[in-house]
Amino acid sequence: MKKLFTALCAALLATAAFAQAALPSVEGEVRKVDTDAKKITLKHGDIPNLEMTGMTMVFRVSDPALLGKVKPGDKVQFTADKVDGALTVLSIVPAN
Ligand SMILES: [Cu+2]
Repeated sequence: MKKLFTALCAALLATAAFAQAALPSVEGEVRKVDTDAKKITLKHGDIPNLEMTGMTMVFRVSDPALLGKVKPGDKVQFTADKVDGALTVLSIVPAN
């Protein structure tokens, strides 16, 4: 019985980790970077996990270091989710 419970826990943990990693990568273009406010303005494509279609809007960033990697005009790939009620960019990389 204990073995089964352990296996179930491992399966649940794996599912949670997968859910974290499974945020869809979204296409965008940087409009504005505000390092002091930890914000970025992105023109973005569809964001399925947030049920959003394309628009230009401001996001918070989870880590201000992310903003050092991009500049206005860059095409990017990013992931975003709702964190503490705020739409937040969790990862962002320049697209080629
Ligand atoms: Cu949007």
